Amino acid sequence: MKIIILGADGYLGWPMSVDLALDKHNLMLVDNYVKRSLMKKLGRNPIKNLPKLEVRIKKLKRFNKNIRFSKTDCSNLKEFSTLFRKFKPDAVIHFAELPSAPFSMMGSSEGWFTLENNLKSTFNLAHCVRKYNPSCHIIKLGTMGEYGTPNIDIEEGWLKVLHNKRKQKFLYPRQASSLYHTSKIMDTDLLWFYVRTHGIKVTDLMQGPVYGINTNSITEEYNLHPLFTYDDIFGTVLNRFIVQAVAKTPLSIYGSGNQVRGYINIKDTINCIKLALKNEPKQGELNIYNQFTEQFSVNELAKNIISSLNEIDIFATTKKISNPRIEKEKHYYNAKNVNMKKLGLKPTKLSKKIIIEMAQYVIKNKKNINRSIIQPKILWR
Ligand code: USQ
Repeated sequence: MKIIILGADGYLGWPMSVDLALDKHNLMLVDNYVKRSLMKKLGRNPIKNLPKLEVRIKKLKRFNKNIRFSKTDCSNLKEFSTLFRKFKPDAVIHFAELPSAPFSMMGSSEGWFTLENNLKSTFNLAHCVRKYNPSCHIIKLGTMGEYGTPNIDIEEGWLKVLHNKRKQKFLYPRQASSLYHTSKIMDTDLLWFYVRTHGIKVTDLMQGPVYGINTNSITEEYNLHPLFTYDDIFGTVLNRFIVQAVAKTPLSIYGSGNQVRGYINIKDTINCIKLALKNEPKQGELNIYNQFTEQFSVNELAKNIISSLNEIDIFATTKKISNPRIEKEKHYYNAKNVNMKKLGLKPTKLSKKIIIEMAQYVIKNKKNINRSIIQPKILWR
């Protein structure tokens, strides 16, 4: 297939590109390096600095010659439509969004930048698909955080409502707890509008926090690791906890630590997207999947990491700190995740082996850990 990967430099975009390259697809990798430049500006270095895509692609070309890179800003309609019309993709995988809840809550300009960047890129994509090739399949990364933590079971995307004896299926109610997560709600609304009004076909993947490093057999061998962050702004909780354990800093539990989320291994993220590629919706349909494999509270995660790392003589501790975010700390959480399994996903469970492998990668790059960017500094209030 001819596939465009938007946001190919990111934590998920790069391993996705590697995997699809190995599957011999014809690929156009796109990024404008906005996340890199923000990280640099904010002094948040990843665990290992990675060369830019222009350089990394050279390694991939030994497996697949049909890979190109374009430094395009997807939030710029003119730039994006030129690329889209020229490449004529069968599918576009859309990771090109600012992914950080804390960044979006830093101040008004960061909040607006997140909303503007994310909505414009989604709008430009939907607009180009409608105008130039309605049969192109959009695969969009959404987030479980769109649903928030409601006091009822979380369905996969839709809720059937019976009201005054009449029935209708609606998008499941959404109530996010950051401007970043709110931008994803708006994305879903935009895409749903384009699907029902213009008949395009979209898959929206509601993903939980991702963890992990290796996605396939060549990641390690050819040094093709993703951009791994552990800082207070761009790092996600499980990856952060592994780095904190290796750095001998207590694991930073926000508030009571009873917040539950649905987590997913990066390997499964890639597999889910490949399943979505193979199982495209019909024209005029929006498929929504809840993309996580296991639910844990922050406390459970910390406990699991501590006991697993004891095996390699890392003796981590925890520290409960006043929650920098405004989020429910004690809540009901029961989210469904059956649809990906129906397509054939075999979930990777968080195991001792995986936690130790992650720690070993972090240990190799231990000299790069900057302890001053670990503690949260951005407050929601
Ligand atoms: N948390 C801690 N300690 C930390 C960091 C986080 O206790 O050091 C807690 C948070 O308070 C929260 C939970 O862990 O309750 C998850 O936080 P996170 O930073 O791992 O995840 P979040 O900010 O929600 O966002 C991340 C990604 C985002 C993705 C989302 C999926 O950055 O791009 O959309 O995970 S979800 O959380 O399901 O919305």
